[in-house]
Amino acid sequence: MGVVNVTPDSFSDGGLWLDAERAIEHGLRLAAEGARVLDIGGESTRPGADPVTVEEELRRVVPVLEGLRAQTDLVLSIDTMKAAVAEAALAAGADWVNDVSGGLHEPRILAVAAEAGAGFVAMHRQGDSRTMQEAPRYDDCVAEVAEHLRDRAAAALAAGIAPERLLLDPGIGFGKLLEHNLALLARAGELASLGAPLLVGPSRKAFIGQVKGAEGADAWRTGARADRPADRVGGTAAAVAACVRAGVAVVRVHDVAAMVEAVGVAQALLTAERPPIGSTRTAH
Ligand code: HH2
Repeated sequence: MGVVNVTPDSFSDGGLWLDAERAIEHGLRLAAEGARVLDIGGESTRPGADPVTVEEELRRVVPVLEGLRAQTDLVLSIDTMKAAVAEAALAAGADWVNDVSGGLHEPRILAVAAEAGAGFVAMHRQGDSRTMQEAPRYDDCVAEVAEHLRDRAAAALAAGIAPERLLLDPGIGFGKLLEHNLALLARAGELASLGAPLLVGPSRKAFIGQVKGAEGADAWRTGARADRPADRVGGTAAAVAACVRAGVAVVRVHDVAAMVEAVGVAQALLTAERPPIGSTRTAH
């Protein structure tokens, strides 16, 4: 899944694709690089981001969805928490609704997705964009995220979303400290027991800067140490490889060409480790 942020303030590429023409061009480039899904978002979810009105969000995303729909058969996903935005986006050609609140921000979004027969991505987060990084707390992060996703899946199915159209996402960076993000990536396989395919979005996120030892996740904003999100591609590839090992179905990334390569190598290694049943093995 390639990310197309039509926002002035996204944490890693804010302002780059704000113009619809450029956003469409960017989406088509990601498609050519091997993306199977494009995720179009008109509101940043980063901690402290300014909220956006329905009208403004629609002004940003609808022309991009229409333009991409006219030029590609790829799955198009709308990254929004708002039911009205999801509704208009689905009418403009979107196939999936990607809701970082998992249907909690505006529960009507579940019915909107269900009625359209759309895919739905339910993500876990602790708190909201304003509060989530203040003091995330868990006793057992992986177990608590699993429990929450089980609950969100039940709500989505109860609203009429088809089980085969539901994806679950542990929400890397959304109300989580470094240790939580690492545990969720390392143990993502445990979430497979939830019964729905997993989507994971580690791309360019702050935990990579933290592992690299930069002075604070947001040091790049003040120029304190060179660790801009765009410098986190290698770290993203390592996280994507962990996702492949854990059986994650979809990775949400900014650097599609590099991650297609990372997924390919991670999958080849998995196959080498566990040759398909029936394949020949030499005995010597
Ligand atoms: N992460 C971001 C946004 N949407 N959706 C899902 N399902 N999972 C994620 O991990 C996820 C997401 C944050 O990344 P980005 O879109 O690049 O930044 P911003 O929210 O600042 O626009």
